[in-house]
Amino acid sequence: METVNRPNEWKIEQGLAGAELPFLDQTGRDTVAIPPQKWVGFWKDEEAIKAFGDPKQLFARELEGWKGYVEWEKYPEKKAIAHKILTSQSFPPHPEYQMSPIPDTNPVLDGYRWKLWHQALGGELDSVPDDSWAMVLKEKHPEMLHLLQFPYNGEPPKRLVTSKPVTPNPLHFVRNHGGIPIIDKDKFSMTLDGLVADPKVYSLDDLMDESKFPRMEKVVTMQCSGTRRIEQICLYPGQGDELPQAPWAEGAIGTAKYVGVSLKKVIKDCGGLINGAKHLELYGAETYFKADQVMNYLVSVPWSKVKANEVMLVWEMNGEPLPKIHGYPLRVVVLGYIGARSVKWLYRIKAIETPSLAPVQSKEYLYFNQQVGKHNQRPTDGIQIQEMPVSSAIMSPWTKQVVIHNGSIRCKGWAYSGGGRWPERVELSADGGFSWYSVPNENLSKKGKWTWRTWEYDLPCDVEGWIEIVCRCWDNSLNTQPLAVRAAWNWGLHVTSSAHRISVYSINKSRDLTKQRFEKFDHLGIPLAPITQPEEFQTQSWEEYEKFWKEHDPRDVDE
Ligand SMILES: Nc1nc2c(c(=O)[nH]1)N[C@H]1C(S)=C(S)[C@@H](COP(=O)(O)O)O[C@H]1N2
Ligand SMILES: [Mo]
Repeated sequence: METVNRPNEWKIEQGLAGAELPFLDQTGRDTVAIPPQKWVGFWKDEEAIKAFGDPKQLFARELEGWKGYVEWEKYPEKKAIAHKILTSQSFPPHPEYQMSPIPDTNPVLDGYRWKLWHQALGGELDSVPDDSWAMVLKEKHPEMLHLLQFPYNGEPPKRLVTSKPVTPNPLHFVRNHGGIPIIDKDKFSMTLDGLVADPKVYSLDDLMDESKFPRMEKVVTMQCSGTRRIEQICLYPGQGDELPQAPWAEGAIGTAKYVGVSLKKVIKDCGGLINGAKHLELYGAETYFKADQVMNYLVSVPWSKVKANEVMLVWEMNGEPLPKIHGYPLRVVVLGYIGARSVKWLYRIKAIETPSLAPVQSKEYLYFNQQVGKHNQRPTDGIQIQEMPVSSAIMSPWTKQVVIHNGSIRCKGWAYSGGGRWPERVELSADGGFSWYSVPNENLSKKGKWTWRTWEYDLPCDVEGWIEIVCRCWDNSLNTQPLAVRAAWNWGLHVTSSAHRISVYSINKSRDLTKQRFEKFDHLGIPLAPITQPEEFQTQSWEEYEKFWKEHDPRDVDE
């Protein structure tokens, strides 16, 4: 008899191909299965699109020397035309990778939707995806793990994330929402306007003029709120604008020495805030697409943060001009806030009364509670994420790895806390979080108010077999991390701050039996890996076996 099921039916039943599971509608008397939707196909209203005019003129470069910059915020009519063009055609859906296998390619994801959106508008945006990728190849380390080709998102491999306490520029993670504007420094200017007494336009030389603005130099750790998201995905998938772009592991964090000026001083130079201004809206020059709308990258920071001299305008990263991919010629660095507020390719700052209504500020980077999801969430249900809580990660060994050791397992990683707090203690457990060893202070990199600490530790481990290594950090306010991913799981999959857990197979060679078995494997020329291969020899001779039972009570008792 031939089976009539789908070939992967067993996998589907086991939830190993979750995206193919039908929904079960149990609202009526009978349960109804709703199959997953298939994409209906591509359509395009060529006539309607053509009627809008020539894209080269409609979506032209805003300023000479600013390749890839189209201004949207000043021109609502232009935004409206772009919206109509985008709704005059259909685009293929996001690839499903949360409930089906993640592609084994590098770049992991291609970003075809974003590429098609740029092509659909054309004009200045046409070459943006290609320019972006060319810049990645030029500026980033050849070993970067590219999560998304366009908009470019990439993190260094675990081995290189914490190889130095200050991250070399080519290895610093990158998180982009759009293309990389290529801006000529001599043509560059930044406008400060809105609710300030005396709006001004600054060149880079103006900002670098030390007689006007004192230099500010800070070593700062930047962390994306999506860092370690893959752990939340592996537990339960979620959704959010960030998500189709970046299934981040532990590498979306990096540390650099930044040079620039305090935004507070520049606002003072504009005569200060007026008329109840309380927030600063920051404008990034690239084009961001969201729900068939186009916009520049806008977020805001509160004046209280600026007033504390914790918002920098930066042109230098680790002794070099800011790399193009990191915001050249000028970016914001907000100390102790999530990366999203540190706007790259900054061209305008506007003083406003309320936090920005732009989607990145008002509708994204929200921390929902667990009961809020696709069908019931509202932006006001989420906490806007600013400071990251205390967190940590094990960068070596890796989960599912087999470690051969002499009684202790060498572990490496990072620890960080947002908001100007810093790691005071890092603890490791080899038994799933029951008992904890604290990493000696000398094994942690130097403390800094705004920086992570990298660490290394030989974690005592006597047992063999699968163990769970857990890492947690205590910051200087004695905050620590929730112990399970579930405790902090949220629909937007942000802020994975739970203790980092990895499964490791421990082989303790300081034990005699293990040492002898090793010698036997070696003698017989049997490869060690993978651990799942059954050994091809008797682990005990019959003589030994019989001798044991002669000397011990039998398995079963008579009475
Ligand atoms: N203009 C602009 N600024 C931006 C972004 C962006 O997409 N566009 N991404 C933000 C996010 S979400 C993060 S985490 C940081 C990452 O900075 P990096 O790419 O220099 O590491 O930049 C922030 N600034
Ligand atoms: Mo981010």
